[in-house]
Amino acid sequence: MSAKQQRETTVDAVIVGAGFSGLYLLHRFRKLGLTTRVLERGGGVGGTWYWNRYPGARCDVESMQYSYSFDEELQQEWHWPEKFSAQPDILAYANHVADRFDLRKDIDFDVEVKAAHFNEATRRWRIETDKGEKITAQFFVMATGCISTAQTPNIEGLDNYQGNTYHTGSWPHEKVDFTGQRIAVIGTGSSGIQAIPVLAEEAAHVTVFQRTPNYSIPSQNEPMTSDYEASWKEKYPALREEMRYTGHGSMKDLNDKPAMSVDEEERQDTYEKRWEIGGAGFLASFNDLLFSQESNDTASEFVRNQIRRIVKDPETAELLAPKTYPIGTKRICIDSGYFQTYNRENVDLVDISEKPIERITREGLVANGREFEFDSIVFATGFDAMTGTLFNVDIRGRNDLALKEKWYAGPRTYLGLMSEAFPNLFMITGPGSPSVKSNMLVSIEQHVDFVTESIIHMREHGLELMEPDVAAEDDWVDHVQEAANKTLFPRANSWYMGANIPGKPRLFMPYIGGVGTYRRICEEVVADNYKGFRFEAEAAAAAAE
Ligand code: N01
Repeated sequence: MSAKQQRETTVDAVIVGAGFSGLYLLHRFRKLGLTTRVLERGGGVGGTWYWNRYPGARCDVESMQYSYSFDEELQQEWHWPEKFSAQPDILAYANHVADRFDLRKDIDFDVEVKAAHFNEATRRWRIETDKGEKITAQFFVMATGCISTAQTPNIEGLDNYQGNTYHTGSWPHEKVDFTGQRIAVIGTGSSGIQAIPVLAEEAAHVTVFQRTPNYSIPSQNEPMTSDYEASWKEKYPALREEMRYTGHGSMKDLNDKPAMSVDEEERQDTYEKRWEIGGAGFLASFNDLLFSQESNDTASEFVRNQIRRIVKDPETAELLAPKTYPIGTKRICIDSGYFQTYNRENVDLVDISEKPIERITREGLVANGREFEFDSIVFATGFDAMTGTLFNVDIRGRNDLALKEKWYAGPRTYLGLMSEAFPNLFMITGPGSPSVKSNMLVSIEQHVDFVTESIIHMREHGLELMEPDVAAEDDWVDHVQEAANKTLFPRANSWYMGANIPGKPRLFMPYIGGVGTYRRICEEVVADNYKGFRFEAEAAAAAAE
C-alpha cells in the first residue's frame, strides 16, 4: 500500500478535473488561502483537449476568444498560430497556464474519484479515489466538463472484432498510422466531421456510417495575422467584457433583423456572405433562426443547396443534406473540407438512418444486410453529455441521497451551479447554465468567479454551508425548460436533449436564455444577498448562539 493509500487527508477544497475549469479554480482558491487538491483522471492537464486528440480536432470558437481573460499578461503574451486553434495548440496553452501559475504541485494525475459523500455530522465531504485514498473537504467542486464521458454504442459482436477500435473522445497519445488501411467511421457529429477529411487523406479507404446528417459550415480557418491579433490585444479588456454580456459569450455580429423581414435576394446574399466568412456566425445571419421555423427553413435550405453544389454525386449529396430537424438545433458543425471529402475516390457513405448497424464481426461489420471488412473502426459516436460524468461518481448528499436518484427525471439545479441537498457541492458549467450553448471559457470563468466569491462571502460572515432553496431550484428548472420551449431546440434528437443515450430523460439540459442574461441573473442573486441560496453558520458559532 502506498503512503497515499494509507493517508486520510483533510483539505479545504477538492476539485475534480484539471481542464480549463479546474486550473482556474485552483489558481483562485490558492490566492484565497484554501488548501486545495485537484484530482484528475488523465495523465496531464487540459481536460477535453487532453482526451480529444483525434486527427483534425480543432476548436470552433476563435482562439482570440477561446482563452482565459483573467490575467492581462497571460492574454498579451500568448500567441495563437491560427484563427481556429488545433488541439495540440490548445493543449500547449493549458500546459503553459499550469506552468506559469505553478499549478501542477496541487494536482494528482491518473486518479479517478469514485465516490463523494456528504457527512451531516461533520458537515464535510468525504471523497474516495480509485487509489484507495480518502480525502475530507469542506468544499467539493465537480469541474469535470460537459462532454467528457465518451460513448461507444453497444453493438453486438464488438468484443469479437479483430481489428483496432478508436473513440474520438479518448484517442491514443501516440500517432495512429492509418496508411494503407480500410477504415470505418461511425458518427457524423462535430468530431466525425473534423476527423473524416484528415483520415481520408491518410487511409486507403474510408467508409462513413451516417445515422443522421449534420449541417456544417466551413471554418474558413487561416493563419493568425499580426493585424488581427493586435486588433484583439489592443482592446482585450473591453472586448472580453463585451463578450460576457453577449448571447453566446463570443463576438458573432448578430444581424438584428428577422429572416423574413428582408426579400429573398437580400436573404440569400446574407447567407452567401456568412458562408464565405465561415464559422458558427452563420447562425447569426438573422435574429430569429432558432425561434421561427419559417425563417430557419430558409437557412436550412441554403446549406442543403451548398451541399448539393459541393458534392458531385447527387445521391450522396441528398444523403448528406439534413432534412429532419432545423439547422442549429443539433450542435452546428464547423468543418475544413468535409463535404468535398465525399468527392474522393476512397470515401464512401453508408446511410444507416433506416436500420442500425446489425453487428460487428471479426473482420468488420454488417449494415443494411451487407458485410464490410475493415482494419480499424473509428467511433465518433459522442458522449453521455452534461450528466454522464457527474453520475460516474457516486455522489451522495444529505440523508445519503444519490445525485443520480434525485436527477432520475432530469438534472435539477439552481443556476446550474448547485443542487439542493448537496451542500457545498459546486458544479462548473453544470446543467441549467449556458455551458455548452456558450463560449466555454467565458462560462467557466464566470462560474469559477461565482464559486470563489461565494466562499469569500461565507468566510466573511462565519458561514459553513451553502445550498439552494428547493423553491428557487424548482423555479429555475422550470425557467430552463421555458426558455428552451421558446426555441426550436426541442425539435431535434440531440445530445442537448439527452436523446443520444438510450433511456436518458428527454429534456433540454443547458440554459438557452443567453450568456449575458444569465450573468445578470447571477449578479442580481448576489446583490440580493444570494437570493435562492441558504447558508448555515459555522457549527461552533451556531452552538454559541
Ligand atoms: O458527438 P455527437 P461528437 N450508430 O453526439 C452518431 C463538441 N465538439 O463527438 O445524430 C450509428 O455530436 C450520431 O448519430 P445521431 C460539440 O459540442 C466540439 O461529434 O445521434 N451512429 C452522431 O452522428 C459537439 O456537439 C468540437 O443520429 C451513432 C455521432 O455519432 C460535441 O462535442 C469538436 C450511434 C455523434 O455525434 C459532441 O460531438 C468536436 C450508433 N449507435 C466535438 N451512436 C469543436 O469545438 C451515435 N451515433 C469543433
